[in-house]
Amino acid sequence: MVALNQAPCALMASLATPLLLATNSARQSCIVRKRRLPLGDTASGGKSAQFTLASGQNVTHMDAGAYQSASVGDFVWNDANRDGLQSTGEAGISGATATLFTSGNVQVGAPQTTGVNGAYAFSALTPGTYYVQFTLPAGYTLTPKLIGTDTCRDSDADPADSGKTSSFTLTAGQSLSTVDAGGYQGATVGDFVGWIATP
Ligand SMILES: [Ca+2]
Ligand SMILES: [Ca+2]
Repeated sequence: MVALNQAPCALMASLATPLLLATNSARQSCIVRKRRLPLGDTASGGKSAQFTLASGQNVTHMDAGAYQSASVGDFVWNDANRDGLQSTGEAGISGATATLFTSGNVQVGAPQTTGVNGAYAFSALTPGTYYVQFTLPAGYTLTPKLIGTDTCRDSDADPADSGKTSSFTLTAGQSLSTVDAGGYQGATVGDFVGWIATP
């Protein structure tokens, strides 16, 4: 608790009760000692630290800052014709994983596993710089990255860098939906070679 002075009342200020401060201040009279208070804490649900309000005190510095979160996602698909682009009729890959990292290589949340539609998404992100690492199910190989100029259709996963994308920066409120990974299944070629001659 942070005591401003010998006060007649104490209250917990929160984002939900801004009018409570004004009400208590208006109906009391006393001295004011200026002091900066610790403000809202996201870990405590937006509540400030508890403080004591003196009679007549007018507190005008109880502020709350906020930012819009960001999101990233899109598609892991079967690049059946191996052209590195999302072509008509190419379906999603289920069972692929997308893992989000900060630019400092710190994993963010749990990996996302794609369903039959191949979609994945990370939401409620703090604006900043990230990259995604894709892992395809057994039997799939990553298709070449960054083919052409259409970021909605190309693959961003680098086959030469363990399926990682390049870093990208998410701004407040941004929803980035062009971070994709294409994969294809290798064909099997082979047959019986050799025989045993019988006399
Ligand atoms: Ca394709
Ligand atoms: Ca893309």
